[in-house]
Amino acid sequence: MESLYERMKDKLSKTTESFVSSVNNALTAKEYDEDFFEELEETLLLADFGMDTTLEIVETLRKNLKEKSIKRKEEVTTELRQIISDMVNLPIVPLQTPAILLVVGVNGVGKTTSIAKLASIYKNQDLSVMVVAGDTFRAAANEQLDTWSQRIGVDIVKSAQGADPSSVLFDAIQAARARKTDIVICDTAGRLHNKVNLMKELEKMKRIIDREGEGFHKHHLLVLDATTGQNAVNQAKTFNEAIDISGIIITKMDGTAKGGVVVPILNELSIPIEYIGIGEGANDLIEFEPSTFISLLFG
Ligand SMILES: Nc1nc2c(ncn2[C@@H]2O[C@H](COP(=O)(O)OP(=O)(O)OP(=O)(O)O)[C@@H](O)[C@H]2O)c(=O)[nH]1
Ligand SMILES: [Mg+2]
Repeated sequence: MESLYERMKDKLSKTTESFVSSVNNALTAKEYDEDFFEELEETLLLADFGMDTTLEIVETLRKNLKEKSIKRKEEVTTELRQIISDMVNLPIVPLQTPAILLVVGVNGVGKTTSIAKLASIYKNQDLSVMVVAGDTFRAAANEQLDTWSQRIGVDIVKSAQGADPSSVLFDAIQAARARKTDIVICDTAGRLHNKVNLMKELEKMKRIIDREGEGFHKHHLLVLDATTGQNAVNQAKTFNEAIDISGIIITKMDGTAKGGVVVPILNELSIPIEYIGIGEGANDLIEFEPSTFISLLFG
């Protein structure tokens, strides 16, 4: 069977191949002068590192090359690799049970699909899982989660469309306590009548978990779509202000060249990326490993 590394290499190839070749191009400069730094800056921007993170990388590299009198390509590459590596190297705290995961994100990013994938991962670890249909806004949302829960074989708590998601969540927490469920994963709406409403609703759901979820480890997972590039960074900032995000899932890393966006997300938010989505199937969610990502970027 294909190793996990090979699978990642294959799925992330659009991101990594363009990065590897363009960074290599920049690094084959005759001299590491202003022209080189300019080309590197362009390369990093094109790789979706974002303006702030790009400038930070270029400035740090400029300083390090000068201080250490570095002139050889191999050494410059090592420095660059180390700077980016330091940015993405956030430790992940292992999940302890029982836990409640509140999964949030704007519409269409892949929340419901990621919940199904997470449920499948935990079920395979012999943990009992309950999914909660907390997206009561969209008519088909219940059904979508229901179909997944049957396919994977996990519990579901749901309610009628238009119901208060916080009351569904309340019921789910009581049920999880009674059934001694290990992991409760709550879906949420990605769109309400407007953004302020959505944030208010998520804040309310967080309060219910804080109030009713005594004894449960509490996590707020944000789902971001890699294909949206810098928008994902902005979404992360907005959601983090509202409900204190503890971990991030980046979806749709397959088939996009914008996977470099994980670097500004980690660097500018300091929130760990726990998983990445690499397809639409139940097995297409894998743990994000900073060191593997760096190896793929630098070939
Ligand atoms: N290629 C690919 N597609 C994905 C991935 N994750 C989710 N999708 C697809 O993205 C689409 C939206 O996924 P959903 O899980 O319904 O997204 P959502 O955030 O729950 O959307 P709303 O409930 O409308 O807010 C679906 O077609 C998924 O199959 C991924 O990692 N890779
Ligand atoms: Mg959904």
